[in-house]
Amino acid sequence: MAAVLSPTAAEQVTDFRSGNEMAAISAKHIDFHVMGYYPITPSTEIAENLDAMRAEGEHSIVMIPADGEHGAAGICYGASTGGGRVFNATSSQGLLYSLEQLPVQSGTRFPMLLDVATRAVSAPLDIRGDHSDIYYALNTGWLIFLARDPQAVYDLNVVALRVAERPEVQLPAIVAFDGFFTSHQKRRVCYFADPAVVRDFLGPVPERVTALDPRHPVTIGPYMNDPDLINNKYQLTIAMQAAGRVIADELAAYEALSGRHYDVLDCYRMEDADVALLLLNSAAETAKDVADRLRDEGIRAGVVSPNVIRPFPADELRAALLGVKAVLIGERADSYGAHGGTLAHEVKSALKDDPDNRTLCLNRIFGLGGRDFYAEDAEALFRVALEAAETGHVAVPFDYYGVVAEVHPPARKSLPPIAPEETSTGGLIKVEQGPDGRLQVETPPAWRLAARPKAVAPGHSACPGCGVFPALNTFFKGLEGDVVVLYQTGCAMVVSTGYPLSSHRITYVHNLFQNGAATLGGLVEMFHERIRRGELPAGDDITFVMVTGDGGMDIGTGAAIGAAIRNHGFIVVEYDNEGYMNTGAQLSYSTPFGHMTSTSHVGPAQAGKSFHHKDMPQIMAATNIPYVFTGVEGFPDDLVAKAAKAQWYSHHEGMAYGKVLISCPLNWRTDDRAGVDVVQAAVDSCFFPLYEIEHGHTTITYDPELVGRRVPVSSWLRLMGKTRHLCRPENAQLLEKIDGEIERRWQRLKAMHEHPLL
Ligand SMILES: Cc1ncc(C[n+]2csc(CCOP(=O)(O)OP(=O)(O)O)c2C)c(N)n1
Ligand code: SF4
Ligand SMILES: [Mg+2]
Repeated sequence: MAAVLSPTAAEQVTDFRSGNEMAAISAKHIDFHVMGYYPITPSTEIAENLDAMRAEGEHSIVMIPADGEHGAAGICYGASTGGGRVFNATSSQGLLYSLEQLPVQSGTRFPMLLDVATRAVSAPLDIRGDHSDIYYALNTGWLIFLARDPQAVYDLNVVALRVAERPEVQLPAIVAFDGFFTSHQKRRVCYFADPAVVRDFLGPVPERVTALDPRHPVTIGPYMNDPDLINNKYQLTIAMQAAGRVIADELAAYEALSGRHYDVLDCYRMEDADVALLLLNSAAETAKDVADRLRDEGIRAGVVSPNVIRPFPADELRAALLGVKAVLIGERADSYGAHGGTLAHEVKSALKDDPDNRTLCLNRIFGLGGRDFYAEDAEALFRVALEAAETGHVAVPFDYYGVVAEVHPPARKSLPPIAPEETSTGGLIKVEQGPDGRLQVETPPAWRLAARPKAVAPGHSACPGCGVFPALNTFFKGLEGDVVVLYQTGCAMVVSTGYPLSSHRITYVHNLFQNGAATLGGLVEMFHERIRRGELPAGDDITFVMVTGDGGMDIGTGAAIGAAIRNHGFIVVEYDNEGYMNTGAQLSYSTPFGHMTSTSHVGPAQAGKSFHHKDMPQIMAATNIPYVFTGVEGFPDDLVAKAAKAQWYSHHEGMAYGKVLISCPLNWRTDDRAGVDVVQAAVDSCFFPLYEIEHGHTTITYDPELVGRRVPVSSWLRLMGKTRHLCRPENAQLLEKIDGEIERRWQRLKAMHEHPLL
């Protein structure tokens, strides 16, 4: 890192950083009051980086890990009504999950900043970058800036906030940059050596309506019917127009400070261009090199790329394209059935307003799902535009580029589906209802169940030592007959399916982890209704199982509780690895107090997660479903018996829910072979008691105190890299706090075990 002084600008540091890093650095420099966030690739690193900086004491932004993006948007909205500066970052499904809140923010005119590292929208699930997410935000009343590289992420974050806070604008702003291409690739960048430069540029937060001034009460968001609502929206449109007038000035003011020039519309060699490509963000940079090459051949090629799309730079586009014979608008998102992408329609409509414009417009959808866009691709698109320019005719106005209509994946060797005779073992496990309504289960010796096939075939890509499939396969040994599974998004899903392959030998459905329980509820009810109508054989029975991570029971709590209250007949198995592991080990609400994750760092100013873990079994028990249990792989007889009970209840009475603690050597920072011992210590320290709740009766199924195996909490915590700091003398108070909470929950459980009414 070298400090440099640009001739025009404040002192800056030259560095080598990614877009996500620059987003975090700009947020630190802006010194937001509050950040509400929820992790989603590829934007997650922004919160992670900020949390790491916070742990080092580099800033004091209040960082609130939400229960989902909808919650994050709510946190941001609430915080912004309090008068301070607010920040959020998201991508893809996260943006869509918060979409409903975006017009609330803009409709009440509270500025804030949202960084979007763009990513394809599911389904199918794809974590790489296209623009299908950001297109959904076009009609929400937010300003939308586009940052083509990491430098622009830093710069436009500052400019966007300044525009957003202008008194005549007062709108929230998005800065969108390409997922992975910009969010993760490092580039040479500059930022101000002294963050005060950014703060001075922004100035104090402008005075506006606040919910935190009781002497001046205000009503924020009153009910409003016609004739007023249309006026509210008209004012929003006027604010957008005002933004359109001031953005260029703000960019110029920022140039005076930073020495970096941005136009509303980035035009490259457009002065005399005959043909042009119009592209958003990083693809435009690739096309610029190709324009240079084509010019060497005598083809007058140029590239146009907006730095702002809300407000849409219609005037600037008309000016830029006036003399252009043909422009090809390339888009990383389609507007299905609209005969063209949204951008193409907006460009055409802008040109239509100019009677002198004769530019031919072509539209190609490319790069969906993050498909790379190489120089050859840019050249191919230029050639399409060139043909139109030369012939004066557009042969195919709208098409996809780089696709095939039908895909035939090569046949591969794979394990056959599980045959009925392999799982119907004729009552190996005996389940009977006792006189008190509770179930009695007789399990055979483990070796007899070993013959049952694994529902998840080997060959998946879980990390070495991962506890998820050993635990799930043990659980599935307790189920007789046909099983259909629904996996919510998480490690188990990610590592066991990857088109065109699947490790599942039984029918598998995926839905995103905020809504799996509702989805499976729908499937279960369809099953019963089709049997009732005689469309499926009457004797058929299927056990339905939803597999979810602990994170899925954060964002998906609402759906799970809804399904539980409706009491659909299926089993929920939550494998708890104490964090959002497939996305890089962020904290979940099940992460225990003090544990280190990528959003609860340990440093001089922070000691891991700051609140206690959620007690999901007790939450589910409060819905009064017939059966709740906890289990671990290390107690296979116990887990198999609980699986058999869960199956019986799901067939006869309704929902069963179980939480299974599994080891995650990668993110717990343990040896690959240590999993069973670490989980055993979690059980023996009473952090993770083994018990069940049947019709409201709690039974502890393994009491370490009774068998003389109870160990102190520190014996468990010292086994993991993520918790070793808690065993240091200077953290004795934290350890005491953890100990106290575990003991309180354990004593409560024992009281429930002993008293039938608790
Ligand atoms: C609406 C939405 N928000 C965020 C994500 C990103 N995401 C996918 S899985 C996941 C974490 C899952 O955690 P958990 O359920 O505990 O499963 P694990 O990865 O630990 O196995 C996150 C944050 C997403 N796909 N969709
Ligand atoms: S990150 Fe953890 S839970 Fe996920 S596959 Fe690896 S070890 Fe298993
Ligand atoms: Mg998890």
